[in-house]
Amino acid sequence: MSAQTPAAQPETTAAPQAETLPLVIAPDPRLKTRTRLVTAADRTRVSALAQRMLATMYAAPGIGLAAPQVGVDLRLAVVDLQPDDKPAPIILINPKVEKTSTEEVTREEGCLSIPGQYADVTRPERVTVSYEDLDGHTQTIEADGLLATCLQHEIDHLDGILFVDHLSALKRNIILRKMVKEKRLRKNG
Ligand code: K1U
Ligand code: ZN
Repeated sequence: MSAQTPAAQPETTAAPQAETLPLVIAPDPRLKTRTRLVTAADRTRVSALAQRMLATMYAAPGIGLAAPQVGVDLRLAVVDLQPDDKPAPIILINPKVEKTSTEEVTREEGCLSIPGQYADVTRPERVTVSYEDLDGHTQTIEADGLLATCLQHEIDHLDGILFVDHLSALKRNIILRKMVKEKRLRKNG
C-alpha cells in the first residue's frame, strides 16, 4: 500500500477581508443630505459596515470615508492617516465637533466622491471631536494638522456638505460642471 501525501495546508488562516462598497460620485442627492444619528438598533449593522468602509477607503486609496459616500444615511465615518504604513483606523459613530480654534489653516483637499479634483480649503486649525466607539463608549480626539482637516471634512459629509461648498461659487461651479460632464460620459460610454 502506498502512503498518501496530504494536501498542502496553509500554516495560518488569514482573517477574511471585508468587501469594498461602491462609492457614490457627485453630483448625487445622497451627498447633499444630512444623515441621521446611529441608534442602539443600528449597532449590530454598524460594526460590519465600518469594516467595509475601511476596506473601501484603503482600496481607493483615501484617508477618510463617511457613510453617505457609500450610500448610507447614518452618522458614521472612518479615518486612517497611515494607509500605506501600519494601519491605525478610527471608527467614529455620531461624531461631533465640540470645539474649534480661532486660528485657521488652508490645506489642499480631495474627495473620493469628487475624483480627480483638488482645491485649497480654509478651516479651523485645531478641533476637539467627540464620538462613540463600537463599544458605545464616548471618546474625544484633540486634533491638529491633516487629522483636524480630515475630521472636519468627514463630519461635513454627515451634514451633506462637500469641500467644494467651502469654495467661491465660481470655483465650485467649475468643479461641479466637470463632475456632471464626467458622469454623463460614463453613462453614455
Ligand atoms: O472623505 C473623503 O472623500 C476622503 C478624502 C479625505 C480628505 C483628504 C484630504 C483632505 C481632507 C480630507 C480622501 O482621502 S481624498 C484622497 C487622499 O487625500 C489621499 C489618498 C491617499 C493617500 C493620501 C491621501
Ligand atoms: Zn470627501
